[in-house]
Amino acid sequence: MRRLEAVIFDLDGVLTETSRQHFLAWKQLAEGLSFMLPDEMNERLKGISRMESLEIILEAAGMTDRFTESEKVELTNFKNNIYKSMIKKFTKENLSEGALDLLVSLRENNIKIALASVSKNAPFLLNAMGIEGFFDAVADPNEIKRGKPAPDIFLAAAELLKVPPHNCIGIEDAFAGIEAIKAAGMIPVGIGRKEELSNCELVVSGLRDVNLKLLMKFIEN
Ligand code: B16
Ligand code: MG
Repeated sequence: MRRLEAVIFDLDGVLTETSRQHFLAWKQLAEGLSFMLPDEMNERLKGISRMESLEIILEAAGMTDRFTESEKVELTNFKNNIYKSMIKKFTKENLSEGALDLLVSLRENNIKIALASVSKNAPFLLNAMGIEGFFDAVADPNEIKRGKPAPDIFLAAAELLKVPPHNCIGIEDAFAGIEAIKAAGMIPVGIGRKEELSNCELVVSGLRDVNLKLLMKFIEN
C-alpha cells in the first residue's frame, strides 16, 4: 500500500506563475527571427528544457538547419537574459496562491518536500520568493540525462530524499511533467485544465485547491 511520505514540486507554473514569462521571452526571441510564435505553443513548451524548447521553436519556424550549435547557445542565452530581467524583482508576492500554506502544512506534518524543476533559474527563484528553507532536496537539472517526459528529475529528487517513488506525489503543470511523474512510479497531481492535462486523473486549478488531507486520501486510494 502507498502512503504519503513526500511531495515533489515542479516550479514554473506550480509554485509560481513563470510559464507566462518563459513564453513571453521565447516570443521576443522568435520575433527577432521574424517568426510569430503562436499562443498554442505555450503548452508544448511547458516543462521542456531551454535547448529543447529552442529546437521546437526553430522547427515550427522552418529554421531547423539555419544555426550552428554555438549560435543556438547564443539564442538560448538571449532568451534567458530576457527571462531573467522579467523575474529579477520576484519576491514572496509572486508565490502562487496557496503555495505557502501547503508548504507549511507539509512541514508541520513531517512530509518531505523536494523540487523537480528542469529550470536552471530555479535556485534563484526559490531564494527570491523566500521558500528555499522548506525544501529537503532540490534535484539538479544539470545532473540529469533526460528531461521531462523522462522520469529522471523526479527520480533524482526521490533519491535525494531517500523516499521510495511509490510514496511520492508529484505536482506539475505540464503534460510532459505528468508523464515524467507517472514514469517515475509516483502519483501525479495536475495544476491547470483537464483539457491540457488529459493524462492526469486529478487536476486542480491551483495550489489553493490542494491540501494535505486531499493528497493523503488520493495516494492511499
Ligand atoms: P530555464 P519547470 C521549466 O521549468 C519550464 O516549464 C520551461 O518552460 C523552461 O524552458 C525550463 O524550465 C527551463 O528553464 O531556461 O530557466 O533553465 O516547469 O520544470 O519548473
Ligand atoms: Mg512547470
